[in-house]
Formats: sequence, structure tokens, C-alpha cells
Amino acid sequence: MNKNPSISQSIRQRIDAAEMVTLVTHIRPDGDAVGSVIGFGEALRGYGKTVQIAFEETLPARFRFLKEKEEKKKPLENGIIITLDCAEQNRTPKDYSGKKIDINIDHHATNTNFGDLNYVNAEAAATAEIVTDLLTEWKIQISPAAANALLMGIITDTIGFRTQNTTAHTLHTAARLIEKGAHLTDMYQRSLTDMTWEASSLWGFALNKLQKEGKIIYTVITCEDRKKAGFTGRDDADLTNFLSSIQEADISILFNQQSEKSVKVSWRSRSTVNVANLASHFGGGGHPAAAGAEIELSLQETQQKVLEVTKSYLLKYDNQE
Ligand SMILES: [Mn+2]
Repeated sequence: MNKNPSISQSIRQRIDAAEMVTLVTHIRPDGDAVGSVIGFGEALRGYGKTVQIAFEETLPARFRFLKEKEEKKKPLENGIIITLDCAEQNRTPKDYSGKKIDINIDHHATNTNFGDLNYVNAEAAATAEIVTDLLTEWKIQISPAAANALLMGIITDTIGFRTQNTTAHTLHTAARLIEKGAHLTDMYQRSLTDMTWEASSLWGFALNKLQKEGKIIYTVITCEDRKKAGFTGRDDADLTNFLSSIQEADISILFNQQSEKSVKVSWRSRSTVNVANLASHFGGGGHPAAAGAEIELSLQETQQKVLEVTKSYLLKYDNQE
């Protein structure tokens, strides 16, 4: 579903004119971020472009099966820079935060249109869905490897086609990727349901601290928990998605401590409460049903502030209804 044919044609022309393309996504990439850059990269290589993918850090273990080893790349001379799944430029790897961004492709409603050409479709369930649409429109071939990566992006961002923003078009897009050689069961298992022993132990520590206050359910992952569990990633091992499946919660919150003075906070909403507003209150962003922010405070202070703001937001919201 093309939101803006003239922009997609301008993007196509910009890519056609470039020999080299650098693909960038947000720091601490999720499945949609990884799937979008790898899938788009594969397709553009097949189309004859020199492509490099720049990640800030080592990929989360569960996405490494896609075998993309390129990391921490500097921008290529004379090349163009395309960001995928990035709502704001300051969420890109350090080397790119001050660079001119040629093309910005994303599905976050909070996207700040920081690129020279911006293609933002907030109705798309995943950036990988948009990438698939664009490649199809441009008649650029999607190889089985590209199709797998893109399908992984759609599966992870929709938590297996379960989120509110999953549309008939999302399913058509997934079906098209399967026709191109993507393997549904394999992608589903590897990117969504498979779990390591370390991740399972981490869930154990975090779930042991699960709290319920009215319609809010929350828990904490501390640096200590990660150490005890032997979990080497800084991500939440997808615990956030589990929290959002708890029936009694209107809102679930995960406090993921990154260091003494930094906590990553994720909100999920099961109701009509828009948690992107809560995240942006703390300098973050996201979608109405799933949002996050990184807060530079101690775990205790973060928890106190976030719960306070979330509760009063819920209260105001209830009174409006
Ligand atoms: Mn996404």
C-alpha cells in the first residue's frame, strides 16, 4: 500500500543514481530493524548496488542466524545513507547521528522526518512490510534470503501477527514473502518462540519480582539479574511481550537497567491507552500500543517517576471516558 507514489519514485531515483548504499537502523536493534536492513541490503545487492550495513553493536543472539557480520561501519565515500525503522536521527549509531540522511523509511508515527526524502507509513505493521512494498513496486527482485529477513521483521514487530496494527495487507505481504522463498515456521521459531537457557533464567529472576498495582503490571531486570542468569545481551530477552499477554494489565511496564544511571523502560498497552505519549514524556517514542524510553536515572528513581506519571495518565484517561 503506497502512501506516497511520488516520494517512492524519488527514492528509487536516488538509489538508482547511487553506486554505494549504507543502510542504518536504530541502536539496540529489534527484529524489524535487523530484518529490514538485511532484507533491503540483500535485495539492493542483487540489484547491483554496493551495500554496507552499519550496526552500532553486536546483533542480539536470536538474529545472528541471518549471518550478517558487518558492524560499526563508517559511511562510505560518495554513497547515500538510508535509515530504516528509525524514528529519530539520534537513535542511529554514533557515526550517523550528525550525518546528512538521504532517505528515511519508517513506520513510527513519531518519526521526525529527519531525512532528505522521508517515506513514513504509520499504518504499516513493520518497516519490513514497507520495504517489501517498495521492492515490489520497483520490481526489484526479492531473493529467498531477503524474503526470510523481511518476513522475520514482520513476524517480530507483529509478535507473530497478533498486534492491533496487523492488517490484511500485512498478511498479504507475508504471503508474498513466503512465495519468494521465505520459511514461515523457521522464521517464527528462530525469531519469536525459541529461547536460550540464559534468557529463560533471566525471565525467572524478573518474573519473581512481578508487581501489580491496579491495571498496571510491571517488573524489573537488573544488571545483577543478567549476571546471575549468564545473559550477555542488554536487551529484555522479549520479556516485554510476555508481560503484555497478562490479562489483568491495561498497561505493562518493564524496567531494564542498563547501568547505575540508565534504565530502558518499555510500555505495552492492552487497552486504548496510548503509551507513546508516556514514552515521549520521558524523551522516548514508539507506537500507541508499544513504546519505550531510555532514562538517565537510577533504577529506583526511574521506577518512582515512571509509575507516578503512568498512574496519573491512566487516571486522567479514565476520567475522560
Ligand atoms: Mn518496527
